[in-house]
Parts: sequence; structure tokens; C-alpha cells
Amino acid sequence: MSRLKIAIQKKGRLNESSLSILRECGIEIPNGAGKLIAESSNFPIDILFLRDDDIPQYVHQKVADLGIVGENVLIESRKKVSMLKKLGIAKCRLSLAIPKDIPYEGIRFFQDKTIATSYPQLLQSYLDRQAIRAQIEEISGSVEIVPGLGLAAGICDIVSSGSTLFSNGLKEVELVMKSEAVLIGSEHLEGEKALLLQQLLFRIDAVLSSKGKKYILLNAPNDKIDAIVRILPGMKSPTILPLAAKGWSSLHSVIDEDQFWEHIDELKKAGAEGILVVPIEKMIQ
Ligand code: PRT
Ligand code: ZN
Repeated sequence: MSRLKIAIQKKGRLNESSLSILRECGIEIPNGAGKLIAESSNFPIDILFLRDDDIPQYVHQKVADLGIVGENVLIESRKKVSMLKKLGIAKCRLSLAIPKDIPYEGIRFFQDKTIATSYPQLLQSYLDRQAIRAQIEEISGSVEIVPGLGLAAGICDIVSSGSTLFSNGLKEVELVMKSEAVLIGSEHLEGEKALLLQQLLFRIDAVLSSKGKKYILLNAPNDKIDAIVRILPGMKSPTILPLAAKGWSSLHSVIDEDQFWEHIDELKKAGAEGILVVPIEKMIQ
């Protein structure tokens, strides 16, 4: 029986979240800190722990069948691999930033200037699209300190909360790309491996579908049910069951958690009682 090989980040922002997705898919992974490879005991998959920058290359060379990396790393690598699924984790953006006191009036600011980045390919294609000619200085790590040292007019780096830029006296001026972690795969998986990939994708879909979703149960007088269903627009064909108390029903449905918080007061005013909101572990659609 073949086994799939999936490459994930050894250490860093994507390590824990990649392991969690696999574990939520019911895949048991032994805790082998510092190991290069871990073998799942209940699904035919081996996990390779690598630096994220090496993952597209390993998948391209079929050392690994699958990998989890940021889209930024994938595109920067320019490796021919398939992007199989966006995973909704490690969301961030690649942005241009300059010292906060320098006036900025648009992308032409960067014409003939030097920009420091760890993403020269992504930056170059962005600048080409904007018809800007600039000098790209490739730097690995701590790009945000470069403008302060007077080595570049600006930087192009990953931003998530913005606090790194802020504490280095920089401001974000252009969005180059949005990024999140993606599942990548070698271009042609065949036979048993293709089948295993289908099983894995099915499980990942079930895990991702349930994210941000809650199961809601509430009681209401029968004449208020229509109004309640209208309050929660995400509520799809709720199940309505009669209660033992005459004229009352219980309503069950799946909702977005955000929506619930926005509408809780309206629900109560509309006559909902005994509201229960419970987590959903998996959702098969
Ligand atoms: O050692 P290895 O090469 O494997 O790891 P790495 O250091 O290259 O990557 P790592 O672990 O820092 O990030 C892995 C991936 O997570 C990236 O490729 C992105 O796709 C994604 N990601 C999400 C981030 C961030 N958020 C992030 N905030 N990657 C980096 N950052 C850094 C950024 O470079 C900057 O220094 O965090 C700082 C900005 O964060 P804020 O919150 O202050 O804006
Ligand atoms: Zn890296």
C-alpha cells in the first residue's frame, strides 16, 4: 500500500497550524520534536518537516507528494506545482512600506529607488505591472530595519497586525498581494496516491466547512418562527420540531458565529428562548 508524503514547516508560524489541520482530519501524528519525518499510525501518510522555502521545490521534485506553504512562498519559488486548496490559515499580506514621516503620493514614489525584500520575484512582477523601475535589494530576515539604516527607501514585506511596521517607524503604502496557507501537490499523482489524496481532500473540506460555524437550537412560539428565520440570514432550511408545550416549536440550524453575535438581541426580542449555540466539529456538504 502506498503512503502519501506531506511536507510541512519544521518550525515557525505554519508548523502548529499545519499539524492541527491534519489532526482535525483524524490523522494521528506522533510527537517527534526535532525529527525530520513522522509516520501517521492511522492514515497512510508521512509528514516531512522542512524549512517553508524548501517545500515547493521538494514537492516539484516529488520528494513529497503534498505540502503546506504560504502562497507568498509558493509564488516566489516559481515552482510548477498544483495549488490544491486554500486553507484559511496564516492569513497575511505582502505590502510596500516606507518611513512614516516621508510623504507618499502614489506608486511613482518608488521610481529609481531601492526596495529591500525577501520576495524579489513577487516584488519585481508587481513593479512590472505598475510600470515602475526600482532597484531590488534581496535581504533575508529583519527587512523592517533596513530603511532606518538608510539602506533602502522602502521595504516589501509580510504584514499581519501591522505592529512590526509601526514599531519600526514605517507605514504601509501599497498592497502587493494577499496570502494564506495553501495545500500544494505534485502535478501528477497516480493510482493509490491519487485515491488517498481524494480521501484527504474530503476530510480537509469537512474540517474547513465547519470553521466559524455553530449549531443553534432555540425555542419559540409558532407564530414567531418566520420572523426568527428572517433575522439570521445565514440560516438555511432550519429544522422545526414541535415542543410538548402547545403552540411552541424548537428550531435547529447552522449559522455563522459572527452573525449570531450581531443578532442575539433581535432574536430575543423576536421571542426566542432557551437559545443554545454549540460547536460543530465536522461538516459534510
Ligand atoms: O524557517 P522558515 O523559513 O521555515 O520560516 P520563515 O521564517 O520563512 O516563515 P515564518 O514562520 O515567519 O512564516 C511562515 C508563513 O506564515 C509566511 O510565509 C506567511 O505566508 C505566513 N505569515 C502570516 C507570516 C506572518 N503572518 C507574519 N506576520 N509570515 C511572517 N510574518 C512576519 C513578517 O515577516 C514581519 O516580520 O511577522 C512580521 C509582521 O507581523 P505583524 O503582525 O507585526 O504585522
Ligand atoms: Zn522561510
